[in-house]
Amino acid sequence: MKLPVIVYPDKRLKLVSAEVTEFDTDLHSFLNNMYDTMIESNGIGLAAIQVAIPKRILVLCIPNEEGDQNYEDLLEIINPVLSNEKGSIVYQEGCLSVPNFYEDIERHEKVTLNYQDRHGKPQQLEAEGLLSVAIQHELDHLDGKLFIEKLSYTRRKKFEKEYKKLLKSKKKETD
Ligand code: Y12
Ligand code: CO
Repeated sequence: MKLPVIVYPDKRLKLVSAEVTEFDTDLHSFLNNMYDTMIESNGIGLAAIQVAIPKRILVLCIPNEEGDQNYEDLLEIINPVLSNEKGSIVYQEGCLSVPNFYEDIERHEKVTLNYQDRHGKPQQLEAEGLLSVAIQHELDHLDGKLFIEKLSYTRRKKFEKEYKKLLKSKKKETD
């Protein structure tokens, strides 16, 4: 089931999400709904707070070389901890909670991620490239941060002006 995605400037996106302690069937159905929401919204990553649930949960599904997102490549990441950050990479990022805006953002090129899976089992992965960027983008959501906070002062000003205009025109469409 697809869930509604909240969008900037919704204040809930600023919340620091809480650790998950129960790995039960409710968590499993929520993870399934997060997957449906991400895929049906054409996303490659989604954090629980983007569907208004302030828990340390994210899903990622990086497209393969043909551009297909396969269920086997789905990562369900709970209570993640980042370490071993190395190098730097600039990647054009987008976010389902900041529609119609894409910008080059600098992140670490390689990271190690420790997390728990849907059964609470500890897991570890090494990531680089797009997976590394997407992990860092989604982890920021768990701490109430958005990629637009990484923009320069002038770029952020320009974004705010353009985004306000966009929200206004969208509101007109629905009125
Ligand atoms: C690089 C790229 C993405 C991330 C984080 C995860 N972000 C997303 O999955 C964003 C997806 C997205 C999809 C949209 O829908 C379409 O393009 C059809 C979209 O649409 C609009 O803005 C209208 C926006 C974002 C990290 C690193
Ligand atoms: Co995002």
